[in-house]
Amino acid sequence: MQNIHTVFISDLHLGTPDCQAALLSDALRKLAPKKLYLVGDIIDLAAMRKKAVLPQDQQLLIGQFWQMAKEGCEIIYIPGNHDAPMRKLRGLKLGQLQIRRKAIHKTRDGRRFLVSHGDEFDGHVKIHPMLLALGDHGHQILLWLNRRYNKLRSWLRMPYRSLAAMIKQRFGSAQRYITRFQEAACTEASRQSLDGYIGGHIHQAGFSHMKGILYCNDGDWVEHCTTLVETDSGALQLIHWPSMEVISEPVATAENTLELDGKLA
Ligand SMILES: [Mn+2]
Repeated sequence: MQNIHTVFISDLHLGTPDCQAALLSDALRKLAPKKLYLVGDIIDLAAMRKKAVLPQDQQLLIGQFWQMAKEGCEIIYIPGNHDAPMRKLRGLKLGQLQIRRKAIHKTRDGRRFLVSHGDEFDGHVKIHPMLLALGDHGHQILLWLNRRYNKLRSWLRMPYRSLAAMIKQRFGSAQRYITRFQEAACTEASRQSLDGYIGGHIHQAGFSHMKGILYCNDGDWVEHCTTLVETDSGALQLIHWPSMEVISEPVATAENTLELDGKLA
């Protein structure tokens, strides 16, 4: 692995049983970045209002962040919608840690990226991000739910209705949802005359080009366990940590360049 300068992670959801803290600890130890962006939904304060857990691997991860900061790693924390109350602390600096609402990141090769969590684009999209996170094995659960749902319907003398199909129909719009999110993010980066956008929120890591703007999503640490990294030469890569699969940033071509209106160029 090349030397890593910057690491971008988001959607950790600390404080819930879903956070894959042990895997992330391993990633941060091995990547050893000089700069770390925490791109929102780091602590799930929203979920913690109902039920809060902080298992040992999550406690160790929080300790690791402090240790990294103490050893000179610059940490920029940009709260998301699940840790929105932390936004009130924007401007706060504690040693190497600072809390920001958003940031402009300059890569080692001189490109400038808008960094934000991404929930500010919710008005442009309509599907709930958690639907995207359900994934393949959600199917079995869906079928189980479908059985219960229809048992209730028949008891109420209502006709059979496939809950699974209803939800899958919404999954069909998943790609449209991602595209609309990308459009909104790239439009904002373009408006600010930047080279690209870096965010999280939709639990879907990926790169794309849109009208000369590079869109990067660092994914999540709830089930996908992906991180966006910048190497010492300024190149951006996505790493899927469980498989160590690395995707390099794409070069803009006619095939991969989406127009801002959502059509392929
Ligand atoms: Mn979010």
